[in-house]
Amino acid sequence: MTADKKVSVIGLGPMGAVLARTLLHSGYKVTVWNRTMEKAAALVQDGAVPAENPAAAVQASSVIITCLNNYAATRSVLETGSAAGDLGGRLLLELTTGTPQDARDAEVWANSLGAAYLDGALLATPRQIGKPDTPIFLAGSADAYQQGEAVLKVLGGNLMYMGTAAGAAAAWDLSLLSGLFGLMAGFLQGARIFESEKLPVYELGNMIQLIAPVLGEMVRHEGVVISNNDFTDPQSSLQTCMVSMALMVRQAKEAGITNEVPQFLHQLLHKGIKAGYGEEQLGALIKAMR
Ligand code: FVH
Repeated sequence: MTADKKVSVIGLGPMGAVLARTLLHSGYKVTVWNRTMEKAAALVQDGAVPAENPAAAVQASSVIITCLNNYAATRSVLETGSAAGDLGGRLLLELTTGTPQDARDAEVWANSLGAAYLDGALLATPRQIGKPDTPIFLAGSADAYQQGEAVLKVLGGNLMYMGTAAGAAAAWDLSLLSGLFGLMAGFLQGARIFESEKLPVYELGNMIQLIAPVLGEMVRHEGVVISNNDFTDPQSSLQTCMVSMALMVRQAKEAGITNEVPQFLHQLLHKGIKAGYGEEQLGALIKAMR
C-alpha cells in the first residue's frame, strides 16, 4: 500500500513538521494540512503539497499521519467536510500522544469507516526523528502495521510493534514517560543540590548518561521482583531507601533549597513502611500503591 510513496501529514506543530520534512527528504510525496496553514510555508518551499482542507489531505495518499495536540483534535479535523468518509481503504497512522482508551476508541472509529488503523507513540523529541535508534511504539492489526512499516522506518529506526491490542503502544508510552519524568524530577532536585554546592549541572547530566545502564539494571530488578510478587531477600529495603530520602530532605534544609521532590518520596516510603513493608525490597512499595 505504501509502494506509491505518498503520505499525508495532518498537524504541523514542532513534531508534525519534522515528520513531514523527514519523509520529504526520504523521497516521499508529502501532502500537508494544518489548522494554521502558515505553518506549512517552509515545507511547501521544500516540496510538500499543501492540501486545501483535511479531506484533500486524506484523498492525496494511502497513508494518513495525524500528529496533533490530542485525539479529540484529530477526530474533529477528520470530521471536517468529507475527510472521514474518504478514509476508507487507507491507513490512519495516529502519532498523537494519548491514553490506551483514546487508541481503542480511535481504532473502532477508523475501522467503522473502512480504514486500517495503527496507533503509534513517538518516544522522541522532534530532533531525534529519523535517527536509527529512535523508538516508535506501535499497536494495531498486523495488516495495519505492515501497511505503515516502510513509512515508519523512515521516522525512527527502532520500531517496537507491541501487538494487536490497540491500547498497547499508549500503555508503553505513558509508562515509559512516567519513568522518564520521575527521573527528570529527581534530576532537577539533583541540579539544585549541584547549584547549592556550586557544581556545574551539565556534569550531573553527563554522569547520568554514563551510568544509565547501572540505573537501568536497578529498575529492571524491581520489575522482576514485582512480577514475581516476591519482595523478600532485599538488596535495598524501604528502610534503607528511607535513610537516603531523609538525607536529601535534611540537605535541602541545610542549603535552603526546595524539598518538594524528596519530601514526596519520603511520604511515599513512609506509607509503605507504615503498611509493614519496611524490611522488604523497594518494589514492595507497589503494594501500598495498589
Ligand atoms: N514535541 C515533542 O517533544 C513531543 C515528543 C513526543 C510526542 N509528542 C506528541 O506529538 C503530538 C504533537 O506534538 P507537537 O510538538 O507537534 O505540538 P502540539 O502542541 O502538541 O500540537 C500542535 C498541533 O496540534 C494542532 N491542534 C491543536 N489543537 C487543534 C484543534 N483543536 N484542531 C486542529 N488542530 C489542532 C496544532 O494546530 P495549529 O495550532 O498549528 O493550528 C498543531 O498542528 C502531541 O500529541 C505530542 O504529545 C511531541
